[in-house]
Amino acid sequence: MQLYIGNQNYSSWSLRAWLIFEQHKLAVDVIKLKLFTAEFYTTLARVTPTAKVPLLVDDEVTVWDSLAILEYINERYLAGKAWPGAFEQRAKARALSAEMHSGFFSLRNELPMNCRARRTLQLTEGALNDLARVDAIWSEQMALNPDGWLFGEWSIADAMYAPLALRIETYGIQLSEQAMRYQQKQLNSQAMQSWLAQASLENDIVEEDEAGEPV
Ligand SMILES: N[C@@H](CCC(=O)N[C@@H](CS)C(=O)NCC(=O)O)C(=O)O
Repeated sequence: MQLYIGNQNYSSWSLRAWLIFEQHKLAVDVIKLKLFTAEFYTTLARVTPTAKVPLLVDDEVTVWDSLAILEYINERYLAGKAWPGAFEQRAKARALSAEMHSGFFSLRNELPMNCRARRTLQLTEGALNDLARVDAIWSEQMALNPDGWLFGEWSIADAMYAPLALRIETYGIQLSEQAMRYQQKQLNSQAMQSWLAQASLENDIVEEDEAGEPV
């Protein structure tokens, strides 16, 4: 199985897909391509028409898109355990994952994932609204699962919200105490530490993802 990802410093969609392999210790060959380079597009053109990462190739199966990869791995290799067991919780976890996948545009545009940077910036009302929604989601789930992930055990919903924990760190955002506890759980997880260690070995700069002023 091969997982194509982008620069670990910047590629938030790659992180989401990569996490399920790391959390469940599933073997995969990770092929890292530098975003927006000629090699990135020529390599991907051989396997996918979408020219985006993450991309998973599992023998005859090709899966593009982070959430589709998470779903595929969960169904094929994890017997469904990367979603909560109870159907009500599963429905909520799916809704929260879809909400991230199809929303939070201001937040994603204004606060690009940039693991190694520490920056400050002025947020628009749109980004502040997005952050308030994230705070509400995380706080609500932490009140239900005080020591845990969003649904107690690690789930696909945690993969979908993981890059936000990094953005909050990079841009020095302060959320409520409950939400910050979740952010710290994400940051301190073995999987995230492993991603950050690999990201720290990179030194390429993707200009469009360099936002804000150094602190
Ligand atoms: N909806 C897609 C988004 C994938 C995506 O936008 N990936 C970015 C990197 S984080 C990319 O490959 N960009 C290259 C390009 O747009 O040329 C997913 O969930 O996987």
